[in-house]
Amino acid sequence: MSLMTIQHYLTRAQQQHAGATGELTLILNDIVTSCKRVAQAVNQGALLGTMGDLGSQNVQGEVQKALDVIANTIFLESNQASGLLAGMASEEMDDPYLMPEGVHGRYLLLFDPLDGSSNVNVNISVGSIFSVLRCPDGVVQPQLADFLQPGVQQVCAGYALYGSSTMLVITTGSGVDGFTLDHGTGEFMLTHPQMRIAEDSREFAINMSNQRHWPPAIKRYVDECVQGASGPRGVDFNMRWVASMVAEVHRILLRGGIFMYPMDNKNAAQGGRLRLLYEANPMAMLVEQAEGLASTGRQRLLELVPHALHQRVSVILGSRHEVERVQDYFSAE
Ligand code: AFP
Repeated sequence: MSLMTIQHYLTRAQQQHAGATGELTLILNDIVTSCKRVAQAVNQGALLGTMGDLGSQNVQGEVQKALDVIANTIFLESNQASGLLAGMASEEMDDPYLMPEGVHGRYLLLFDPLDGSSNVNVNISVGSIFSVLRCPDGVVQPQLADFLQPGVQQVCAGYALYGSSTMLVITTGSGVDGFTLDHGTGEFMLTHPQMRIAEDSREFAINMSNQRHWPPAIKRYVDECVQGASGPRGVDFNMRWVASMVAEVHRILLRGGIFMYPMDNKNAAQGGRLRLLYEANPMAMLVEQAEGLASTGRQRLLELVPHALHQRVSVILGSRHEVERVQDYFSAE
């Protein structure tokens, strides 16, 4: 089976964009390197003695795992190499990271270096999520406001999934393509070209322990799924909850489904659970590029104008017809 390497894929993608300078290709190659290095750290597991908590908290007020900080450092180090970034922002850092003196790139990189890290101690899949924005024209030293762009402004989005195999899934606006890491050669190989989300699904993903906190629309949708064939949907549904968004989105890209983390009575003070700029927006770009939908329940996620770097948001994404149904239930509230 002759497969294309991600380097070959990125070069061909660049050739198909008239006027492309090759800068984004170099940036993406550094992101690929970051994910390979994080994969190595994660796959070593307990052998590295990095399974524990650091005792510190990140800006989210969440306990940091040693691997959270290791993954963040890897992303910072590996993504300076191209000299083509103007700045970076991470779930693990309070403020944006500005590039060393003299480095004046045209792009901004935002990332969650290790999403699902509460799973890492129990060997459940975790991932890295990344989003690339253009630095506003004429801005040399980007300020916080320069990162606060709606998701429709993303030029690239993707994730690495450190699971039974290590995969990288990416979009630059022309569909979604998936790559599997060949540990023998160290190359990501194109194994899942042009991934598509099925319009319909019989599988939903939500943390059921929050049921008493949900808005009525979510309660109605999940209740109808749980009623199964004898209920209004007329068919049985399956449920999954990995507590690792990357794993959930990957499953939905491969076999359809709907993922819901709504703003509810428990997380309303924070505006939701998941972060907009480096979790929801990159996943929303991937889902829409794979012909799914990504919504807050009341509006298209990618059109939200951010007001804060670590802003949280309600997330409903996946199979088109299921997300549309949830949106209809929110409209009927
Ligand atoms: P962690 O990175 O703190 O493990 O959070 C993972 C996550 O942001 C997302 O990947 C999951 O879908 C969601 O949180 C799980 O949240 P619950 O732990 O409340 O189910």
